[in-house]
Amino acid sequence: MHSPNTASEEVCSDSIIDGKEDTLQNSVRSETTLKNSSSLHKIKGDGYSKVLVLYTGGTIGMLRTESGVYAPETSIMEKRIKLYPQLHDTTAAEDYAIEHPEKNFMILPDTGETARVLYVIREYVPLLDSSNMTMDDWIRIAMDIKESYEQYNGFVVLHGTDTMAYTASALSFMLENLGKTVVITGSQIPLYEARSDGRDNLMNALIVAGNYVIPEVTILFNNKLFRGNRTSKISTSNLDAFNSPNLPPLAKMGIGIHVEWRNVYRPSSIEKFNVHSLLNRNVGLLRLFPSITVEVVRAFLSPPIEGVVLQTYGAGNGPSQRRDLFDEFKRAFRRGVIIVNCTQCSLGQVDPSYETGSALMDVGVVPGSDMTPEAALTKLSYVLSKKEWSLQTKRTMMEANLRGELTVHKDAKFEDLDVITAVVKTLNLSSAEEVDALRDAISPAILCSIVSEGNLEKLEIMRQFGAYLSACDYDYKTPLHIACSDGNLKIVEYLLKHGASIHMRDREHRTPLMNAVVNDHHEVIKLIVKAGGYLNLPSLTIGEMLCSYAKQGDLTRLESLRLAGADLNDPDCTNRTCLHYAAEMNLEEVVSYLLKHNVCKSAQDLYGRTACDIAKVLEHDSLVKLLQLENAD
Ligand code: ASN
Repeated sequence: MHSPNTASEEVCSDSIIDGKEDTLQNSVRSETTLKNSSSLHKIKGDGYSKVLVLYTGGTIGMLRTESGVYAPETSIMEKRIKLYPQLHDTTAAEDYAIEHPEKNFMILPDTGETARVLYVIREYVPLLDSSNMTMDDWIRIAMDIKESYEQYNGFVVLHGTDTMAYTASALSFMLENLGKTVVITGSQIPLYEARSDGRDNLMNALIVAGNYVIPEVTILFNNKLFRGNRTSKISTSNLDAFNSPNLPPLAKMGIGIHVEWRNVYRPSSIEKFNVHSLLNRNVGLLRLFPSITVEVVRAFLSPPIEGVVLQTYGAGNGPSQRRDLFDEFKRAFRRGVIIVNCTQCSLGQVDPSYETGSALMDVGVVPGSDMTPEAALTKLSYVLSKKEWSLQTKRTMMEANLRGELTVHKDAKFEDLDVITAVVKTLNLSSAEEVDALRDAISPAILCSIVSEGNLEKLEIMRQFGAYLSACDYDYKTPLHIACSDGNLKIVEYLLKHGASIHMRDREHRTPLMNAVVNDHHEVIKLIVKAGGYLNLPSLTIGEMLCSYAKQGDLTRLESLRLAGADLNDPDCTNRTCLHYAAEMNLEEVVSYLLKHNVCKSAQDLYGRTACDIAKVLEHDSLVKLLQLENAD
């Protein structure tokens, strides 16, 4: 399958005139298996991607103090990184700085990916060992991502390993409808030491954040990319310090980068990216052990506690013969405390098939499936802080899959689809790898044809069989691109609700939103914008487009651009706005439309002329009247 390759649009500047797109700079596209020729990576021209690195602390940036212990060292990270050619290409940075003197980026060397990664490190004050981090630090990281969301293609958070899984889990819930890649990483050995794992971790994190649209909060460690809320720290000393026992890594870094796209979680509601910055701190983790006293449990469940992750034995079993404990659970339930049942085992899930497990459900304990303790705790904190949800909704949410943090049920296998089975038989395929390869090869084509047919029922069947709805065809077009070109509102809505990415770019660097714009599907444009889509082209490019369509009297296209977020006041390179051109061409309808949308009448072109001045010179009398009539800018 062609990977749902990266393509973040924000820093990409495309000019699209008369339906043609032309990448000016900064476009990003990559594919898991694509080996890129170095010509694609010339610093001058296409192919930049911008990543914001939030450096919060951790071993990665520590030095040994005089007393021989590790502590974070301020203000040296950037200087030191510049000394490692693996992390910073000095020549490329100098070249870039000549063309963009206003910005001071670090640049990764050419790593064989399509985009050259430009990055900025924002160092936190104070830098923290992650054992000292609190929920306030999670909120700070989330708010920083929010503030810079549109300026960067992806985000890297440098963090200590000790509480990294908590931060990753918390952020996964707080960053609602995330459409971009967030990678958290750190190291076991400081970056400045000879054997550090930090340099590889940082480089891989930058490559992933800058080249792949994996709209999740992830942890990158030791050449593996994990879903953050499925991950726990498992070793104090191994470089392989993290694991995600109930979900295979989302990507592995070997000779190439292999992304398991079908496992990538995608937001399933049509909402824009948003940060939920409230957290409830009255939560806790209670680990059962044989002979735990009722006093301990009672004290733990007492106010102000509002949510507890109960770490039980095996498949979610508790001591059902301990009436004293169960009475405490019941009392807490009646007081409105949410107790979530999670297993002490790292592998497997809570399953009420034992009497000892179902007894807990009987006293109101919510089954937590296969959530890690870190995910369950931070989810409780997030869910409990949702003022708009009733207590019952909060309980339901704890059981539901919000960000891929738990397994709800296994979908039927895509291989079970008749057509696949038939092809498998005909081709005499035997191994699982062969069947996978076949499915990957044909599913994008099947999906795209179903979408262009507009067949919602078939699409739903494909989804139920586990088809990956953001798979691209050989032009890197996703089903969403096709539905947007066709203007099929129902299919667009369906795809968005099932996690299709609005940030993907096709071979011509066009996003689904642009497809809707150049085909004038206004309702689709509105929906994509509602889901967080935006043009994000330089205002000059937008100005050129607007002026060109105004000159042609193409009101429909002007409206498409306006709905997509274009500012009708953006001028072209002669400083004329579309109002100047509409006045010049004597297009009364266009002028009225622009005035209705409050386009500035006093804007002057390079020669100091307003639209009204032009209309006067050309004796377009009725336009002069129109422009003077409402002359109240
Ligand atoms: N104590 C360190 C921290 O969590 C451990 C590390 O980063 N490897 O900040």
